[in-house]
Order: sequence, then structure tokens, then C-alpha cells
Amino acid sequence: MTAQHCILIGAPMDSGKTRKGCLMGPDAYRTARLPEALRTLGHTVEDRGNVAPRPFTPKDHPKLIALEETIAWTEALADAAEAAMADGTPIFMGGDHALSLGTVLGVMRHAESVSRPLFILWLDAHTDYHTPVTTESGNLHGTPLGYVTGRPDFDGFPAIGTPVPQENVAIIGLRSVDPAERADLQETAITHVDMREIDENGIARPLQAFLDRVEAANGLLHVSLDVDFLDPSVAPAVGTTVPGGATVREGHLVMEMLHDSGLMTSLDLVELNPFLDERGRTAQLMVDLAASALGRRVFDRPTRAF
Ligand code: NNH
Ligand code: MN
Ligand code: MN
Ligand code: MN
Repeated sequence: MTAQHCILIGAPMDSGKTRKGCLMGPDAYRTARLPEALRTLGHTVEDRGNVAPRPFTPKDHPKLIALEETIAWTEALADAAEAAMADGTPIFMGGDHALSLGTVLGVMRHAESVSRPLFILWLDAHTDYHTPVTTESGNLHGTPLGYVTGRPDFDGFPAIGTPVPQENVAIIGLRSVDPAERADLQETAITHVDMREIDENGIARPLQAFLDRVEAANGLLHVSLDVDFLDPSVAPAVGTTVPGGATVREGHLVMEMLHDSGLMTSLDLVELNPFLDERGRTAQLMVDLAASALGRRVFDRPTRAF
């Protein structure tokens, strides 16, 4: 296994929805010993501390929640992400999923500067493909994939430059999609794998197909892991629980395959709300999943003998 330089970046962002608590996430990951878990695997680990939003002035908006604050975080996180990409493998400790507006933007800028295509793997119960106009809830954590793929109406947000092509995005774990998102997404080339497909075919097949495309294109791969990708029975610490999610083993298998592929170049850990956790079990599971993505395994795998 090749040792990596893991750069931990805390993003205690809580403005992407109304229910509070994700701001406690970075401390929970440190308490659950994420840095030590990565060091044990032979990586070097640098904790850059927590990012803060740029200064902002909140305004009232008829629908959107905390728009100005979310823009201020997006600007700050994009800079932190772009800088970290030049130095190692950033792991963003959220924070709610609106943080990916910024982290992916920063990663996009880096990808452009090294002239490599960017791919995104979104592990989530939800598609997060809204725009500020299509969202019904006004929660901007439901919009990052819309933003980075170049959908309109992100007024006030940083310009994204060249959008991430739809063909380069895969969402896996789906089971809660708003009608507007469903209609819009089905018109796109975004790969969308729902839980039924996982039940019928397993999670490995669609993931491997996507990874093969990343490899063939010599792409960078940003992975965004939403706690609600997992079933709430094993990961209760999230505001938007949806029954019927990925099992512990499905989660680990995804992470182990990511490690074996050698393709993952940045990782978001999002939506952990430690205020809703049970004795830290969700934080611990997220740390264990991150460790699997960085090489933890039960045994080395012999070359396929069957
Ligand atoms: N689609 C819903 C909305 O936009 C839910 C989004 N919630 C999430 N996304 N937790 O991952 O409000
Ligand atoms: Mn999400
Ligand atoms: Mn979600
Ligand atoms: Mn389709």
C-alpha cells in the first residue's frame, strides 16, 4: 500500500439546513481518533484545524435558509480544498453536506490546474441535485451536485468555471428523491443507483463500473460520504434518516474497493450530527469507513482463486 499524506480539514458548517448539530462533527471525528486510525495504516496525517466562513451579512430570504452564510463557507472551503489538493489527500470532516459546495469547487480548480478530469462519487440517500430555485425545503445541503454540474440560479455563489460533466458523476444509495430532482436527474447522464438496484445486483458491480471509467480517463476522484447513505439502525446520528440504507458491510465494501482502486484523491465526511448519536457509534463507524478507504483490511486478499 502506498503511504499518503492525509490532510484533515474541519468544516463545522451547519447552515445547509435548519436542524443544528453538524458543527460538532469535526470534534467528534477527532474524539473517535480519526488521525490515529490513519497513522496506524502508515500514512502521515496533518490536521489543519477548522475552517471558518468568510465574513458575511445575513439577510432574510423568503425560501432559502442561511444563503449568505453558506456562500461565505463555500468561498472559504474552496480555498482550503484547492490548497490541500496540492499537498496531499484532503479529508473534510463535516459539517453538513452544503460543505461540498466549497470542497468540490476547490477540487475542481485543482483538477483544472493539473489538466485532469474530475469524477465524483456521491454516497447518499438523496440526490442533492436541487438548485436554489427548485428546492422545496430551502435547505442548501440539497444542492451541491446541482452547483458543481453547472445548473443555473446559484446567484451570489462563486462562478464554477468548467462544470463537472454529468458523465463523471455517480450517486449510489438512493432512496429519497424529490419529484423535481427525479424529473431533472433522469434527463441527465448522471449515474444514479438506488437501493433496489443494490438489493438486486449488489453494490460492487455498479461501483466497479464507475471506477473503471475513472481509471480509463486518468481522473481525479472526489468521494462524498453522507451519513444517511447508511441505514439509520447502524448510523443514527443524522438529521435526515431514511430507512432501507446501506449495511455496515456494504459501506466497508465500497471503501475497500476505493482503496484497492487507488483512485480516491479527496473525501468528504458529511452530515454527522453528534447531538443525535448513541454513545459515539455513528462517529466511530464513519472513522472506520474512512480507515477502510485508506487501506484498513482484515486480511490481504489473495489474487482471485475462484
Ligand atoms: N431533497 C431534500 C431537500 O432538498 C433532502 C436533502 N437532504 C439531505 N441530503 N440530507 O443528503 O431538502
Ligand atoms: Mn447529502
Ligand atoms: Mn442525504
Ligand atoms: Mn436515468
